[in-house]
Amino acid sequence: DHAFWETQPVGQLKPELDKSGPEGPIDDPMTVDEVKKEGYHLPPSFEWCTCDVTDKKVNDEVFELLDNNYVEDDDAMFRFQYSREFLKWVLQPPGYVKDWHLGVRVVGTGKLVAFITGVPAKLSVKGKKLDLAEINFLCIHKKLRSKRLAPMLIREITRRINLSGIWQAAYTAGVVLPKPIGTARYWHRSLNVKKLVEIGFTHLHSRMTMSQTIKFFRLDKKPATPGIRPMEDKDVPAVTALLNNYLKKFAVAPVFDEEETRHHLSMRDGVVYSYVVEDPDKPGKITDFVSFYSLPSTVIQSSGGHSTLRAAYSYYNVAGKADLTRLMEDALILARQKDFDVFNCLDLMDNAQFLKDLKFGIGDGNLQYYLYNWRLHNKLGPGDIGLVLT
Ligand code: MYA
Ligand code: JJ1
Repeated sequence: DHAFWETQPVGQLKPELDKSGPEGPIDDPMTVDEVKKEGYHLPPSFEWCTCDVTDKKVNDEVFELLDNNYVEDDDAMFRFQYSREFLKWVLQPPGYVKDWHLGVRVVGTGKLVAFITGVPAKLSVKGKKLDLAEINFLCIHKKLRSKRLAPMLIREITRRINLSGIWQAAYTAGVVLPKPIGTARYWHRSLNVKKLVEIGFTHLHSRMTMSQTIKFFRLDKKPATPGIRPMEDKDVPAVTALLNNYLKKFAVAPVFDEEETRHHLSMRDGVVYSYVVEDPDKPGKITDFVSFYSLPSTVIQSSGGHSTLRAAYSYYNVAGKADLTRLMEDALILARQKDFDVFNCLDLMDNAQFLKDLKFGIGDGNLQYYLYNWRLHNKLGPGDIGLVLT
């Protein structure tokens, strides 16, 4: 039963509730004039706030709420620890709207107890270009769970986004809600297998010792692709063209202009890492691109001196001249050089091509993809998804 989601313009899990119609918007069109101008009511002890993540104090409050209360794996062993710098990065893309960084505070004390964010993006969905919001960081303090606060956050952020004339959204979650447009699986490639075993992230294969396992996951010291180097600002036009040309083959994918490429895909130490391949025979010619972002997790039952898992997550990759498997092997090497413990990857885009060859193992987590107020008739396969949300 989904008392809230059954009231929303999304696909329904129960076939008898799922309204049929053409692919496209589910709700009748609306105008900004028809959108409620005041905020929804919260229980009297709570109030809405807009969170300015450039304000050091607010950034700390958001960091702390998420650090203690955000997403965990199924066995509550690891919890995402988005860094302060990461939050500033992902919440301020070109055209971001401050009002879409929504918090809930306790009246009197001012304590931040809930959060949800939207950022503007352009998505191509089966050839139609949609200006929509990407929703992320829905989080409610552990002490306030199961009180139906999440539907209030979702309704209020929807209202704030509608006030900008935006009627669609994209989001992902680990849980199944009405109704996934596609499902991806997480795969994991050990970089520091000794630590991963010590913290319970992975286990030794039976009949394999630790030293055999370390040898099995060993990587070359340096990337092998001739001309691979960190992305620079001068690469933005070439990377934008390479990326948009590659992403057009997927049913759902972002469309980046140069400003957005600069924002999402420039090197930022400790946050996002991007590399291009510059053709050694044709200086200035960019043929390939790889990127990953840093998202550590807190080790919840920290024992044996490891309090954080340093994880790199595959972001956008385009193989041109190089073969995708060789390019991703270089990404593993570069992540190892940056001292990441594990390289995580979803089985979407063309990733299924290299996961097994590069010794990734399947994880226990799924990632469900959703669209708000946009009907699709058929569920997408992971290979049709070209969108990675941070
Ligand atoms: S996904 C990450 C979500 N965050 C976490 O998992 C962190 C840890 N968990 C928590 O903080 C809480 O458990 C949350 C739920 C906040 C998740 N997405 O208040 P409740 C439904 C959407 O009593 P709580 C991400 O950030 C649930 O099915 N709905 O529950 C993307 C039930 O509805 P129904 C969810 O556990 C977020 C209702 O909430 C989720 O205290 C995209 C219960 O509310 C979930 N992950 O709080 C949001 N989990 O009865 C949607 C549970 O119908 C955006 N629920 O089953 C939609 C587009 C909006 C913009 C539109 C613009 C046009
Ligand atoms: O990280 C994840 N799983 C790990 C740790 C599992 C710990 C026990 N539950 C995992 N490790 C095993 C890997 C190993 C590979 C080689 C072979 C042997 C096994 O599987 C999982 C993903 O797999 N992560 C999560 O569950 C975190 C939540 C994911 C959903 C995120 C939703 C966020 C949406 C916000 O927009």
